[in-house]
Amino acid sequence: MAQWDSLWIDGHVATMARGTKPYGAIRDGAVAVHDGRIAWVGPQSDLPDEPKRCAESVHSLGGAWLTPGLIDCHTHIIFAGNRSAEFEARRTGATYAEIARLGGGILGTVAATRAASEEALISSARERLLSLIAEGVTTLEIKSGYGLDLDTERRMLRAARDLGRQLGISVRTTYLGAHAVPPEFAGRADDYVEFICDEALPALAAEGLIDAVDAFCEPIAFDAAQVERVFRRASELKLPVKLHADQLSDSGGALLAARHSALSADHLEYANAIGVEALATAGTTAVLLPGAFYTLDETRRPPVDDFRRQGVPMAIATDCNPGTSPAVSLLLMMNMACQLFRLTPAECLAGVTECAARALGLEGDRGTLERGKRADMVAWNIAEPAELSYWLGRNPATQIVVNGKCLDLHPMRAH
Ligand code: DI6
Ligand code: FE
Repeated sequence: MAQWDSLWIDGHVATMARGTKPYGAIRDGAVAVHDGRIAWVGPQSDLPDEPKRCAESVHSLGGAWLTPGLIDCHTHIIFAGNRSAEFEARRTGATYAEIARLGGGILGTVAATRAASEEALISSARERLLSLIAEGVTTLEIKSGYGLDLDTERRMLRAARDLGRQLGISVRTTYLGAHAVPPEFAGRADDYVEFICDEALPALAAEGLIDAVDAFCEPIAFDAAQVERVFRRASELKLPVKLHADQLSDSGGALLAARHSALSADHLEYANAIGVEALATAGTTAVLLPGAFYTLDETRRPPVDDFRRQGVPMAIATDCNPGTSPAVSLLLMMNMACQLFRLTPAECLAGVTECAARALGLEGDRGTLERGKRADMVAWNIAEPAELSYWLGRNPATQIVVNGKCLDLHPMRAH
C-alpha cells in the first residue's frame, strides 16, 4: 500500500516557511498529503521512491507553483444592499463623514441588513465569497457588525458559519458589536457598550458563534475606555480580541491592542512609534488593508518600515465591506500593498498566508506548507511567485486544494 494519499510533483513549492530562502521556495519540489495534512515536503529528487509508488494519487503540476491556501483575515463580507450611491456621491463632492451624518454610511447598511433574511444574507455574500475562493482563498474571517442588535448579529454570524459549511472552506467568525452606535442607542454609546458586554457578547458566545471579538476604535466610533470594557468582557469569556486601530487618526489603538495581547491590530495608518513597539512586544500582527486606504483616498501610509524594523508580522486582507472597501480580490490587494504601501511581493504572499494565519491565531495549523500543517494549497500557472502580486486582474489559480481534496468550483457556481 502506498504511504500517502496524494502527491503533487513536477512543479515548484513556495512553502512560505520562515527561513533564509525567499518564499521558502523549493524549485522542482514535491508535496505529499495524508489524512488532510501535509506529510512530506522537499525536492522531488529526495522522494523515497517512484512517485506512483509513494501515493494513491499523483498530481502533475506541469511546472506550476504550489503555495499555501490564501487566508483573508479581515472581511465584513456579510451585508445587505450596497453603497454604490454613496460612492457616486463621494465622486461629486460628498465626504464619508458627511454621508455618515446624513444616516448613510455604516448605519445605512445596518438598516438594510436588519431587514434581510438569513437566506438573503447568505446568497449575496456567497457570490462575493466565490470570487475570493476562485482566487485561492481557503480560510477567511467574517465579522458581524451590521446588525448591532442581538437578533441581526446572530443572523450574520450564523450566515457566516453556514457559508463556510456550504462552500467547504474554513470560516472564522468575529463579533464586531462595537462597530457603530445603533439608532436605538443614539447619544448613549456607553449604554450600548453595556448592552454588548452584559447581553449580546455573552449570549452569542454561549451559542458558540464567536471565535474572536473586534471593535472600531476611532473618534467617529468608540473610544479607548469603551473598547477596554468590551475587551475585558471578551477576556472573561476566554475569547481573543482584534482591533480596528488608528485607521483615520492616531487614537492610541495600536497600544490598546497590544495591551490586550490582541491577535491583530488592523489598518494602522496613524499608528505611532510607541504603538508599533508595543505590537512587536505583544506579538500582535499588523493587518494592512490597502482597499480601504485606496477607496477613502487616504494619503498617510501605515508605518511599514517601523513594522519591519521591529519585526511586527504584516498581514494583508480585503476588508471586504460595502462602504470603504468593496473588494472581492485578495490578489488585487497584494498588488495594492506593493504599490501603495511599498511591500515586497514576498511580504505580500506572506501577508496572505503565514502572517494572515497568525492574525487568526491559526499559525500552528496552516499558513505554510510544512509537515503536519493542514493541506490547504493552491496551484498557480505562473513562472515566479512575484507574479501573484504583479498582475492586475489576472487569476492564475489552476487548482485549489482544501484539507487535501481538490475543490471543484463549478457545481457551486451552478447552485
Ligand atoms: N472600518 C472601516 O473602514 C469599515 N468599518 C470599519 O470599522 C467601514 C465600514 C462601512 O463603511 O460600512
Ligand atoms: Fe474592517
